[in-house]
Amino acid sequence: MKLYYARGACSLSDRIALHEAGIPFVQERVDLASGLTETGRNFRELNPKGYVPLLVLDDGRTLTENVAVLSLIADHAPHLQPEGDLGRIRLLEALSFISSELHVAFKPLFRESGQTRREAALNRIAGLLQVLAGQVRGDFLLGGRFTVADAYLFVVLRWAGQFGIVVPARLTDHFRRVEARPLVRQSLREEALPPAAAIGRIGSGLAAGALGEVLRSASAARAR
Ligand SMILES: N[C@@H](CCC(=O)N[C@@H](CS)C(=O)NCC(=O)O)C(=O)O
Repeated sequence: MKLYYARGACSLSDRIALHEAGIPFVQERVDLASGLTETGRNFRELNPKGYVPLLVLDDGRTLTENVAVLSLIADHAPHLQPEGDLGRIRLLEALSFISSELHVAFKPLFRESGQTRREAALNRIAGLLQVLAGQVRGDFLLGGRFTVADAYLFVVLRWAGQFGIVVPARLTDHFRRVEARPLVRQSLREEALPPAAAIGRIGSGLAAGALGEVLRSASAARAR
């Protein structure tokens, strides 16, 4: 498989999930500002949607949308799915919430937005994190087992730290638990992202680092 990613972006969750699944993959970085991949290809020719993640399967078929990409990885690695008869459905429920509510709520912060919209976004994200904190069912989001939803949540919590959003204690604990996983640390290193000891600072913000790059890239892309 091949993962097209941007540093610190939601595609980081796919990198983590692929590693945790034990699926070998190659990677290519995308510069969201220029729209070029690191080998100089026009990314939109590969993915007309223009965003990461893009996963290219071994047979050449392509897959986009993080819920789908993470679901595919979980299908290859049942140990990354929650247990129980509703496990697969609970996973879909969690991925959908993180994607269509939480991730989307960050969009005004990724763009050049007015103060009012930014403040509304910060409040909305804080509220959604409270909801999620109330739903944590064990050491991980869906129980005692790490799932691909935890990888996605981890990435979103990094962003929350970047913006100085107050993260409920339950999710801060979750963040630290996920970040302690060797393959998560490896994934951070692969994207040259600061270790989240930095994120012992969740809630006080991460002033610098890779997310800044994602934000600048995304803004520049939209300004084109
Ligand atoms: N609906 C897509 C959204 C993915 C997305 O927002 N990707 C961001 C990085 S986290 C991106 O590539 N943004 C650049 C852009 O939209 O121009 C998904 O869920 O996979």
